[in-house]
Amino acid sequence: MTLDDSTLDGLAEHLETCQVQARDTPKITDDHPGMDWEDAYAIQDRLLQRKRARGARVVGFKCGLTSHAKMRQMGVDEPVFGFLVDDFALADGAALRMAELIHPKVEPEIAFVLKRELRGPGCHVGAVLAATDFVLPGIEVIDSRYRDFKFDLKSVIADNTSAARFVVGGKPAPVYGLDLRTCGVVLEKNGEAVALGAGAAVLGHPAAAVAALANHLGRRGHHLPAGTLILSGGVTEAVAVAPGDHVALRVQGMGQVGLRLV
Ligand code: OOG
Ligand code: MG
Repeated sequence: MTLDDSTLDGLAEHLETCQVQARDTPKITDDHPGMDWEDAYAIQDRLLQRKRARGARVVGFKCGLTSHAKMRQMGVDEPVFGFLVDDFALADGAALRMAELIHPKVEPEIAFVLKRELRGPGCHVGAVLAATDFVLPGIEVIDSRYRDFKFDLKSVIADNTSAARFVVGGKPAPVYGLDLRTCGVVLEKNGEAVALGAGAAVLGHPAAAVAALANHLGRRGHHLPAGTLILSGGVTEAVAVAPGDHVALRVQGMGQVGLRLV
């Protein structure tokens, strides 16, 4: 930890204000180059405390930068983790008002819902599959608070890994009988396939991202309770959207889910 409490509080407040006012900012490491990983997650924790104080509830977690496509797109080389609160959730087919956001992009993801808690360290793909109630398609809407989506890992962690909105739906499926590595993922914009891939793009198996999340939380004395929703990370690069667009995600064996941008 290199930053003091008042600096951490100030940075969390700054990032939350950017989010609420849909304003961008240069990445925070420009002014705090010595910031370490603990500082970054401490700012994320303070962001969550601020949201909780306003009545938000945690509904799940997200893994980010878990595919090579995303790592390449953002110029980083390690997964990151963030939280999801109820305010971020949209209904299947809902309209997302772009004016509430800075420069949103959409990502095709495989979401997990747990029937049993998961605790790291030592969590692995088998433990995740055993604890999973069902998997379902999820579109994550990311909206980095950083100008032009330019950031480094510490800045993006502090900014809750660009989390903004998400929608899950489709046809939730048990993991038995599915091969999450080979299952096809197709993201359509206005009826045209704009990004496609397979589950294995996410750390070789999307459940590996959930295990990494459980291990990350375990190191910090936390765990994933039963009922938690987890977005395992974008399978492909994130896709820019504009008002008037309609986005649909189809995941093999799990149906489809969509959003309208207005
Ligand atoms: C960071 C968040 C990445 C994913 O699924 O890879 C993410 C970003 O690219 O802004 O959510
Ligand atoms: Mg994502």
